[in-house]
Amino acid sequence: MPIDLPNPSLAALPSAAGRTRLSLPIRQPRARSRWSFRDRLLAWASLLLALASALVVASLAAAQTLTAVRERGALVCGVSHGLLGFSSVDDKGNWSGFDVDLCRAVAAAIFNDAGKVRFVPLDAAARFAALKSGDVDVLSRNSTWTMSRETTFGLVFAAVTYYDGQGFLVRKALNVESALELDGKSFCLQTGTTGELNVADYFRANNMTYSAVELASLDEILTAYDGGRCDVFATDVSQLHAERLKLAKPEEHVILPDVISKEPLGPVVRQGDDQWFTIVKWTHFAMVNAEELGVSSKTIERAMQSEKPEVKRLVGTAGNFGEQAGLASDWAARIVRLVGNYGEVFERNIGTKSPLGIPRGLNHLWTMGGIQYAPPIR
Ligand SMILES: N[C@@H](CCC(=O)N[C@@H](CS)C(=O)NCC(=O)O)C(=O)O
Repeated sequence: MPIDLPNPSLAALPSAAGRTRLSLPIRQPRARSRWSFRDRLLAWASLLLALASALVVASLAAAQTLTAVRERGALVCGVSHGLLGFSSVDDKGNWSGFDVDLCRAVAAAIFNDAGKVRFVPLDAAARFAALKSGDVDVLSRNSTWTMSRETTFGLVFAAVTYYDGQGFLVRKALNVESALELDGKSFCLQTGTTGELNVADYFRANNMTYSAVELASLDEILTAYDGGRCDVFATDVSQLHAERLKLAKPEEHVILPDVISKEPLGPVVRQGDDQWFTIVKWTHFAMVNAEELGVSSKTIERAMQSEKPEVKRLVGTAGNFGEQAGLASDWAARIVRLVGNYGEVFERNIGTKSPLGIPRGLNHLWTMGGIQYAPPIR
């Protein structure tokens, strides 16, 4: 006997034989509407008007960051408290560094003035909430792009400005050459960073044990490590290069060759403002494209006269790419003129000739064996 399956769109009626039978709803003759044609026209018009205004409100809300930044006359940028090469402040209050330059580049694109940025130093554990609550317009603070940081906080990473990985700094006197020799050692870790999970994963995977000294600020970590409270300082390799220089005797410490995680670092914005997301993302891409095309702060004036189609689109002498993003046509030329292309920014702050001396490695352009690759401006 066939079994009748319930179907919510059909009415189930008991049949005369006592079996459940499915029947299509029968169309009843419609009662004459008491609404006149004019009433109905008016109702439709009001509905359409309400929908249109909802759309306008939604798009205004979505474009609010650029407007707020323009009205304020400055970008508010979340950075670290002071990480040599990435975000440092001098005694006159001037900020510099690789992460700082991303924000200066966004300001250059918007204001034609890389100085229109207010920097807000943020702890690792507080940074994402500060961005979410609107305390900063963009977070450029050696932050690793992970899925949960986007989904938990309603944020979105705009780009990868630096491909990094987690490493280990140890005293040479510890006499170890590989991370696999760190069984039973104590680790200094900063709370609220990816380092905590990386170390836990690595030790579990390799059946090793460790003890953690978890501290809230980098200064506390440095003092603890330098003072011998822990055997290992574990964080992104770029930060180990920076922090080693601050130790009492940097030459007595070594970064182990092991890199145990992927740490794609980049700027973060709030979800829901696509225009702002586009601006921050394309600021990075403009710098990478400029390097690829040989356009630098030294060659920018010549590039403004170039007849090469790709250069013209970058510097804004062809097309209206800047305007479409809510910026001026020469937005990218401003970035390169006032801040530099990606390679210039890298070398000046953290490259082999800087005190940090970090080789380009993965952060070379894709044309040079690295993975820095920007979609084209067209
Ligand atoms: N990339 C990692 C680590 C970021 C991080 O905060 N690292 C510490 C070093 S252990 C730091 O830069 N601290 C600077 C500060 O607290 O100002 C993450 O996003 O969690």
